[in-house]
Order: sequence, then C-alpha cells, then structure tokens
Amino acid sequence: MSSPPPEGQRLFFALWPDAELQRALYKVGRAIAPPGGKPMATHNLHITLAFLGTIDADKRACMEKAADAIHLPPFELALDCAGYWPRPQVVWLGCSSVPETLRTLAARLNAAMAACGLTPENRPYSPHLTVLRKARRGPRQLDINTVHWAVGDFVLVQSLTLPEGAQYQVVRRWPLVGQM
Ligand code: 2AM
Repeated sequence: MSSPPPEGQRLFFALWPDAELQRALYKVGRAIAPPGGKPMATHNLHITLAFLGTIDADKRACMEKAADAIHLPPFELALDCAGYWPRPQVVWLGCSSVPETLRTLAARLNAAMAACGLTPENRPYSPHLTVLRKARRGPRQLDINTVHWAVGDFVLVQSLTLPEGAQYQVVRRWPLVGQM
C-alpha cells in the first residue's frame, strides 16, 4: 500500500511587528476602519513579503536556503497612510515612501521563488498591513499618525486554517545584517 502524499504547508515570508507595535497598529487600524468587516487580530498583524502558497518540504528547504543567502541591512519603515482595495475587500496601512531595502528584500524572495520552482508574484510589490478584511468601504481617513517601525528581521510564517479563522505562526526568523 502506498503512503498518502505528504501534506504541504501554507507559508509566506513577512515582516512581523513585535507585540507592542502590533498593539499600536491595531489601535490605528481600528481608528480608521469603516463599520463592519472582519478586523485582523492583533497577534496576526504583519506585512507580507512573498506569499509561497501550500508547498512541500523540498520547496520550503529551497526557500529557506535562499533566505539564508540574503544579507541586507536593517531599515526604518514609516507607516503613514491607509488605503482600500475593493476587490479583495481589504483596508490596510501602508507607507507613502517604500524603503529601497524593503523593495530589494521582497525582490530577492520573489526571485528565489522562481529559482525554487514556485510561481512568483508578477504584480509590482505593494507593501501593506491588512487591518480589516471583508471591508465594504474604505478607511475613514487616508492620513494616519505615522507609526515608525525599526525593521531588524524578517520571518517565515505558517498559515493554519482553524474554525475561528486564519492563525499565523512564525516558524523561522532571519536577522537583517549586511550592506545594500
Ligand atoms: P493580504 O493581507 O493582502 O490578504 C497570508 O495569507 C498573507 O499572504 C496575507 O498577508 C495576504 O495578504 C498574503 N497573500 C499574498 N498573496 C496571497 C494569495 N494569493 N493568497 C492568500 N494570501 C496572499
């Protein structure tokens, strides 16, 4: 009897705020959110760098090896605006100026996806921190009090689908140390 195929894991790379910053971002998100929708839980708030989808152990190993080879410096991120995408129905916080290091980090992970046999994102990278899902309207205001984030690492996250909704678990962390 053949054994069933190993189940893949749903994974993505992200910037993950610490708990204090997540609480601050949650407050900002609630302040600008329109009525209704499904607020993202505080402990789930993050910015996706590259969404890998459900992948097997070999592809995960390939992506982790690629992440090991990324040497970029820490950077500052200023989250200073809010926005709305009507098709996925999400309200998000974003930055009017995207740091070059962040663009490079996302581009390196995207390139690694292609090299590891995954389908990379072909839309331009648009960093955002989703605060509300199933939103029928945009934020109450587009300007927010700037939240400063000193980004010192990036993470690999596993997404688990539980009856109460998506649950994210950080499974590995890479410090940002290096030169542009
Ligand atoms: P979102 O916040 O804009 O929905 C886990 O699902 C994370 O990966 C979310 O932050 C989600 O972005 C992002 N993501 C990017 N592409 C995705 C896709 N095709 N399917 C699901 N999530 C995706």
